[in-house]
Amino acid sequence: MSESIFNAVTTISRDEKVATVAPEYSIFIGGGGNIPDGNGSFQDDILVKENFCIGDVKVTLQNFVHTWVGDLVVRLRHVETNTVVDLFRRPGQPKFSSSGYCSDLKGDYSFNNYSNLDFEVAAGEHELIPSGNYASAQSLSTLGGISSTGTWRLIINDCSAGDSGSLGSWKLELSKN
Ligand SMILES: [Ca+2]
Repeated sequence: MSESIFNAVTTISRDEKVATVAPEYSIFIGGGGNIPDGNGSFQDDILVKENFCIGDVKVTLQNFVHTWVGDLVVRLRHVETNTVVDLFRRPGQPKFSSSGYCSDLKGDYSFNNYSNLDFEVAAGEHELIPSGNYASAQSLSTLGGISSTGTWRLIINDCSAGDSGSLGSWKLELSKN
């Protein structure tokens, strides 16, 4: 599996391949900021100029801090194709309560196609949700096969006033198909 991805990238640059730790992924870093509490949204764009057919997508929310995970909807959107994937959506709401789970976030949270760890379950089991790799609520494989070029937008909505938080930065990793 990893071998075929590795081979696919060799046409780009042999030197670059040798020098890079994880050559099968192109890595992009987006900005952070405060998440508006109860209305509006935090949005940040990464503009990708490279053009290749996407294989795999990983998103990491870095230094992500919040005191009520059930307030939050986090989505990744590829603007040009209007493809939207929910990373998570108000964990625990409405099944657990109308406010969702009150668990805190403090750390780095990665979402990808291959983790079996359900973020919603982790949010229900931990007062402080551990940093780590999680499955996204909607599959990131929806983005497979589209062109990498364009605007990648992270959208965070805080749907209930009272508890708030912030994002340090975010990382987008795209592999070539
Ligand atoms: Ca809030």
